[in-house]
Amino acid sequence: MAIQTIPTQVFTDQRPGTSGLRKKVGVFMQPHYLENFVQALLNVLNASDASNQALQGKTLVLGGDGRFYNRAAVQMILKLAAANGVARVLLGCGGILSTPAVSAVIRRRQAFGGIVLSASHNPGGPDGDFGIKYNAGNGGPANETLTEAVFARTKVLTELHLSNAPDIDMDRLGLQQVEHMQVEVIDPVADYAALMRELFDFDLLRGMFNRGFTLRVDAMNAVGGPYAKAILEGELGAPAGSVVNAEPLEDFGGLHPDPNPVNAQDLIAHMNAADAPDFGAAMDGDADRNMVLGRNFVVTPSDSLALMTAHATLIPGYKDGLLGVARSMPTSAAVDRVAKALGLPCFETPTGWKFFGNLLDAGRVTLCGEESYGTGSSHIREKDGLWAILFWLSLQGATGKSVQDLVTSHWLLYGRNYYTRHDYEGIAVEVANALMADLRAALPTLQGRAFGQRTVSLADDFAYTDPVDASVSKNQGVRLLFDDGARVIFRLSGTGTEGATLRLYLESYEDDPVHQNEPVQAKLTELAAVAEQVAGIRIRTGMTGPSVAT
Ligand code: G16
Repeated sequence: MAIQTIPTQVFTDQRPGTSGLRKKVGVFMQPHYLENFVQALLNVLNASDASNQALQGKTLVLGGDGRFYNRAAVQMILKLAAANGVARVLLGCGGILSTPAVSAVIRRRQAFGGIVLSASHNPGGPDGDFGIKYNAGNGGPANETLTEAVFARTKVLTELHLSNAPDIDMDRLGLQQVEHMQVEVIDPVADYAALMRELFDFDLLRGMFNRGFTLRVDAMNAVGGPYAKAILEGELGAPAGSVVNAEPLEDFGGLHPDPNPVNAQDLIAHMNAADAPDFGAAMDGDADRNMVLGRNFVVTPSDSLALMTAHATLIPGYKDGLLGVARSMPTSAAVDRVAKALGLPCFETPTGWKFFGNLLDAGRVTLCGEESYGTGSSHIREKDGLWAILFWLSLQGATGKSVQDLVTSHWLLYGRNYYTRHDYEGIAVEVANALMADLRAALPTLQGRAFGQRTVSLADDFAYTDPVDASVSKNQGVRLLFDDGARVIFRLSGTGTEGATLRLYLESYEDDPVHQNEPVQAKLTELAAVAEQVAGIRIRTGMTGPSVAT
């Protein structure tokens, strides 16, 4: 075994997006592409103390969602880590760790940080996407300062430091060695399951299943399967077969592991059938997202956050109440109403889980959520799919109410925020950028403008000043806020790998119970027309409608 120094050429496209660096597998498989990014990351981490050897004696956590290229990437990262001074790596067995599990392991074992190999909800396989991101010692996604430093480093990188040690056996639990670095292959589920036991009343949940409660959890052939099987079926006694598509596959068996009403149609069909189980849920590629359903009923992520906030004290882990809540800007304002009623601080952040990190670390919030099927809490620093499933199971167990009853009684009390997101995918980048630029330029003329019965009370480009470290994030999305509580928001996705995706978020508020059970898209047609009038999406893109409406 020896450590080698190998010259390398710069890649200019390694700027991390909303959540790490995501590219087509073919891009990642170019010689030195992955190596360069990891080397740049290790250089930046080493430079975080004056010795320029900050990783000496430190432990990193490593694992991914099992998608194509996961295993090869693990071996490569171990060789780079060993050559760059890392003392110890905790590696999920088989190279597997869900994103929430990485966060849990970093925190429980006080690791220096962790590397997550995932492109999350993006499709996998040789023609799909791959991704990598770094999580810091708090267990959360690296902040923008760090990701920008890594990007800057990738642009000046000249050499790689790499061990030529043989591959380790990543399927064997226990200790192995790469150079002087110890690799401990760990059970991917154990730490995470221990954390769930601390938060939820497992006896209550066991009792529910004993009495015949049924559920269907679709793990979408992604990394959530082993966690859901071990906890729901193994520990809590849910009937065998409750977790479907439970084995992580390199190409997700062709499924698109993005749990929403479009990609989780099979689950929706089961939940709409005559013999539907009591509860349904799905998780995404790396098991940090969740989708929650009752019989014949889909819960929007925004409503999910609002209900969790309203009922949190029913859950042992939150019985003493919440410190505050946070939602990303495009997420509906449903949770704001609950926070106001409970007297809780409520924060509005840019899209990206990393923006919740400071608020959680500073003890300003306990629950966070996003419209993109993400909810989580201070138990880790990532959103958490299975946690959300356990939370909703617990709500049903503690109240004896069905999912639909819980949500509709919530609307009666707080009103309903009708909500949808329209995605226009695969737009030419120049067209998308021009559309956003023109919208920004038009903001002064939109302020105060009337559209039918509604008037724009605020037209702006969302900017966020972090209340903890005062860092400022600008250009986070164009917002039209109306005088009746409706909102129209435009932003470009930061997670796609092909062209640009325009996201259009539409929301209106309804406090009249008579009108709280109408079809969502129909209810929001008028706002969609306003968006079209203002942005000319169809004319500019040549698309006749959104590619996905959730
Ligand atoms: C990531 C981020 C989320 C964000 C979502 C969508 O989720 O962690 O915070 O809401 O992408 O981002 P965008 O609208 O920019 O595509 P994940 O599950 O992909 O890691």
